[in-house]
Amino acid sequence: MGTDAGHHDGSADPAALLDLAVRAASAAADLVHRRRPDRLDVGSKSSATDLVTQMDRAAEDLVRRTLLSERPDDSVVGEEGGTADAVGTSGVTWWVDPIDGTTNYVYDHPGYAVSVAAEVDGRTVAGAVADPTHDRTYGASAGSGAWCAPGDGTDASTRALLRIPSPPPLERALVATGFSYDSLRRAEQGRVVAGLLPRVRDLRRMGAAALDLCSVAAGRVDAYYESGLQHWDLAAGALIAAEAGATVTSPAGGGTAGSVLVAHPDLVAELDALLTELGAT
Ligand code: LIP
Repeated sequence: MGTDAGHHDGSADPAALLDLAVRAASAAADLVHRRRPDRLDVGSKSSATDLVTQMDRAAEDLVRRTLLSERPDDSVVGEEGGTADAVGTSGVTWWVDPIDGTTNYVYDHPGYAVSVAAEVDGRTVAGAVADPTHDRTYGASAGSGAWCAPGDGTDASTRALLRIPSPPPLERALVATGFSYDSLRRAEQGRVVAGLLPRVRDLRRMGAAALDLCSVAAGRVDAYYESGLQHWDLAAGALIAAEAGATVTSPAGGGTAGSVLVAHPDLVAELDALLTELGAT
């Protein structure tokens, strides 16, 4: 299916892209969860705590093959891709985090996901997050809502629509966050958390941005904020949260790349002001 360079593939229908994202994400989630090897080859990347395993690479290869077998003219950007990233001509770019929450995966701790998002003209139009340890899949396409389904999410009849609930007052909000792999950034983030903890109900640090975002969408936390993330961490989960009715912005009002603040529209400004007061960037 060829297109002229820079012209968009007419088949970039968000519903079709979502269907493909769900199949790719759930196949990779099944691989890493059910075929977890007895021995993981664990390496590190940006710091000694930024881990990567052979299963991250295997999962990304599977997602890449699944996507490009059906849409060979698309671009694919993956966390582990490096030079393998495919540069396409269709105008559709896929953003892939093959295991979001790799530290949890290495420790066999529940809370890791495969995140696959499709972007057209810089706008995420479809996204899927497969959560194998909880045996559920989240999905959304732009303008058509967000859902959560048991298992691999391929049976549309099992997809439950997600709408975030009305929020509690900030002092009774359950807030998720996460931390950098850089120790100096972690020290700063720890100072913000120390100021935030007495001002809200409680905090949750689940270790996977994609699942934090889906937790907002599903009403399992009232808000989520973090900085220093990559686009592949955020793309699918941010669409799912937005389609569930959350406001998706950046802390401190900035448009800082990789920084995110997600909450109900009636809670986000107050939390943003508190994070700004505490020095979050
Ligand atoms: C993780 C993020 C998480 C963050 C972790 C890590 P990874 O991504 O999803 O929100 O707090 O430090 O960056 O590295 O597991 O793909």
